[in-house]
Amino acid sequence: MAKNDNLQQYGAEQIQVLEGLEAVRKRPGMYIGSTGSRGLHHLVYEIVDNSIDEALAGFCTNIKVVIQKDNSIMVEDDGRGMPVDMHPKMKKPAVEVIHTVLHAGGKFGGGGYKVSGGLHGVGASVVNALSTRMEVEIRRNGKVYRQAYEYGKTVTPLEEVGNARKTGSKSTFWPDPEIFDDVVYDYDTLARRLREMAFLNKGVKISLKDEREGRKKEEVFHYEGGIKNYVEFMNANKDAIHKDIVYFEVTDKEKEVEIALQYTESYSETVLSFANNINTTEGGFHLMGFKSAMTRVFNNYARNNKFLKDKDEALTGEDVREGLTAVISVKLTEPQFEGQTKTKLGNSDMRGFVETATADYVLAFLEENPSQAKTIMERCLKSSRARQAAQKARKQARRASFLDGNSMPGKLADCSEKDPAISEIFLVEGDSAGGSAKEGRDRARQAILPLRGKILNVEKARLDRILNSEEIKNMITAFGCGIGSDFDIEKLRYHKIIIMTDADVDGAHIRTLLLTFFYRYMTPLIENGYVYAAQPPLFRVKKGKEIYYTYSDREQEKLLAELSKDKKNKNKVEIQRYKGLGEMDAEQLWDTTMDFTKRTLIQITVEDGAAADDIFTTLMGDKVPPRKKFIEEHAVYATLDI
Ligand code: 28F
Repeated sequence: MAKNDNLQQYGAEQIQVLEGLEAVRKRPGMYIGSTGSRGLHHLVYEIVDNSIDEALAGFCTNIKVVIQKDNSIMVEDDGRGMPVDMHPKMKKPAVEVIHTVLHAGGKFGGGGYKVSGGLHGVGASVVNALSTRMEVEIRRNGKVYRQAYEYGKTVTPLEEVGNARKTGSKSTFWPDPEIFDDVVYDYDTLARRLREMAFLNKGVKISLKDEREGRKKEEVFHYEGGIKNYVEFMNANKDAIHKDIVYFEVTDKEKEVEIALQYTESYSETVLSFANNINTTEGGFHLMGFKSAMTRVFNNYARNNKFLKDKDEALTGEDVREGLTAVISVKLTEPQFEGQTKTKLGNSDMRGFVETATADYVLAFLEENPSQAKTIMERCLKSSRARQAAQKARKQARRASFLDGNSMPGKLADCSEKDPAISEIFLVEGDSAGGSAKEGRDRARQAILPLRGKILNVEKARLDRILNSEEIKNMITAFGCGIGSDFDIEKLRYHKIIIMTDADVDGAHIRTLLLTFFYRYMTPLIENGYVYAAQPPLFRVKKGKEIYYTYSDREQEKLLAELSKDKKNKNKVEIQRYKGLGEMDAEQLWDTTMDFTKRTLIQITVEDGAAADDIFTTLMGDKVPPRKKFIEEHAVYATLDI
């Protein structure tokens, strides 16, 4: 080929590489979802996914993740080592192509398939582009090779730096503080996802080590039982109602399904579904197949074994799934991810595949374990009867509110604004604070619903009892969007639901009870970010005419230090520590906690469904030891952001 063509060709590839990296740095959210904490942690999952692929291909058993002192991340596996041979087209070593060409890497061609995690295996090149520096070290062909990149661009050629007996790949990267709001890694966030990866890939050993000052911590996640151990882990704080965890896996040449399930005393269902290790939070065909098989098999079994007598009584999907903990994990070569957050599996053939496998194995389990089957059937019947009782209670509640004309609860001081997008409702602890809030509020946009003392702990109560609680009924009516299967987010009357409780233990308990209720029966409220916690001041500081409010001990210390240096104002400093909202008059409450222009609201988000589920069960469920352990471990930084 004529020289200039080579020049031409070389230029084109080089441009492709630069354009790729520029695209990633310009719109990182397109590639890793966000540049917040989730995006930062996503970088780690992308690199670990490549090691997981090597494990699924059968060549790697140990994956090591280290948060290093300077908040860089090191990931190392004992796989075959990334290839270093020259890439025919790109005229570069394969490892350099993997790290500098967008969407390269992964397993194109050849056997095995990429069970891409995170945002579907955009791979090491994106991590590289979003890092100020990245270094790879490969052990392969009895040698050790190294290469380094900065902002995604190669800065050293691939060098052979020594001999190696073992094989494997090691990547270290420094996330770019220009891209990410905050580059400090959270150990628990990484631990949760790495533990989940170990559950989803049985036998793989994943270790996580924190080497930062004062945070020395290390854990190893290794589960020979895979998702069966995941169900055990999720049920650790619940009471199982039958001995065995139902477990099965079915594989054919280009897809596989693995399911584990067990029923507990809890009233909620926790069914997690994954496709190629990705948490399909929006569900999809695999989950549909599982659900329809369970409902069908349970109704057939209940009828054939006389648990269901009259022919028109049938178990609904909800009845069958009450108290169910289940993990569905499918792996397939060409996954189609759909939905708003690309976490819905769109491969329609997975519905039949999962449905058949589930029906066969669950029916076999029921027939081979009649006493466990009986316990489960009785559980479903009880839930069916309670559902019917709840339906009746709901109808009465609807009729009652309808009959008494003004369908809003008497205790609600509603706002005049009708557009939910700019309307907000304060759930206020105690009548006295409720009174001040009603007086001080912005009547156009702010509604007030005082809550008297504790609300019912929904974690321990069934739906029919929940619907008889006055406080709960008032909230359901005020919000206007129903609960559970009736829930319709379109009918929500306020797009800000603000929990305003005292800044003490009781206030925290009421807030947790409310969050448990919202998470269990109005999940979309939290998923859509409509739930907030108000932040009342802890202190009021007066120095002469000057009045200040502070919202944390640290802020208070800082203010007092500044005031002590202020020589102009000779007055004495008067400090008032607020014990509760009731100590503030209407004007102060407005000024410090409700005024749109001054207040601080904490938005409640559920980063991780399974973790939130576990936290609510631990905190609100029956078992005391786990709650005690959780509080001891987390008391220091109990946060709202679950
Ligand atoms: C610390 C992160 O990235 N480990 C990896 C391998 C192994 C192979 C491989 C990776 C490009 C297109 C094949 C080796 N020998 N850890 C990692 N380990 N990538 S990434 O190949 C990628 C090539 O397909 C590998 C034989 N086959 C594959």
